[in-house]
Amino acid sequence: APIGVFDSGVGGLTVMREISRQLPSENIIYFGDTARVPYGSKSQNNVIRFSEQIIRFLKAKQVKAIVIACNTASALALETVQKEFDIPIMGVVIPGARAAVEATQNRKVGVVGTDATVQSRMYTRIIHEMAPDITVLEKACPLFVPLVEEGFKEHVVTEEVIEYYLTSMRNTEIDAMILGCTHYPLLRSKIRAFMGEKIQIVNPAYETAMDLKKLLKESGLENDGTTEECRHYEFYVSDAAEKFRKFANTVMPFDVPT
Ligand code: DGN
Repeated sequence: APIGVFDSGVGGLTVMREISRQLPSENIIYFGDTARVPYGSKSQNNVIRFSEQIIRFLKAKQVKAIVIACNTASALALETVQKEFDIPIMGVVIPGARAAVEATQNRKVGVVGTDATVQSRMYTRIIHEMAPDITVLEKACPLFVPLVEEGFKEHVVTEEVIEYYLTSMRNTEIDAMILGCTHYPLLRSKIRAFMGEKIQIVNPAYETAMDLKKLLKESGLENDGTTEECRHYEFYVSDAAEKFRKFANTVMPFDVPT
């Protein structure tokens, strides 16, 4: 059976890319809620409702486990949907938080994400459950998402926005920084250039794929390639399939069909 991965739109492809790298035998069904993106400015009730609908859709496709690739939905909806559905569901916040806890020497961690993610303070909560002594600085960077989606990754405007958002964080003692939004890993080299070499940048997508691998192994759900076909990927979106396909082909290392 396939793994279900969903996101508010295209951003979750950075998570799917990581899963396809680390679990090359698995089949994946991806759902991008392009009709209702962004989740980052929506209320918690709506993010929960959207997540429930997508999980029902993925369950109807017989997935064996679900990854919420969206940081906003992971922060706002994971706990609720885990109680509601009888299928393993994981998000990106806990794996990302754990990696930062392991990375920081100074015990000071920065988190960047959407407005909703930052307002939820979920990263801070999870980090404090693991290590109460760590100071967490969270900063919303809402303009990063449209900049990435409009193809401004290499544009000087993006450098100015990075400077605008991250100057206050650069002037602190943080030595680990979580890219707490699906799009931000696509700005990684620019963020790295601005923040300097001494900061460890945590991409929750990478940690999430590792956790998923562990989860599948422990529950005996992994695809060993003997009974099922491998690397079969399906993509579903709620709107603008052509725009999705174009963007997807700039992110994924293989051709994305519509
Ligand atoms: N996928 C969202 C996230 O990771 O928070 C970003 C896009 C959005 O809905 N704003």
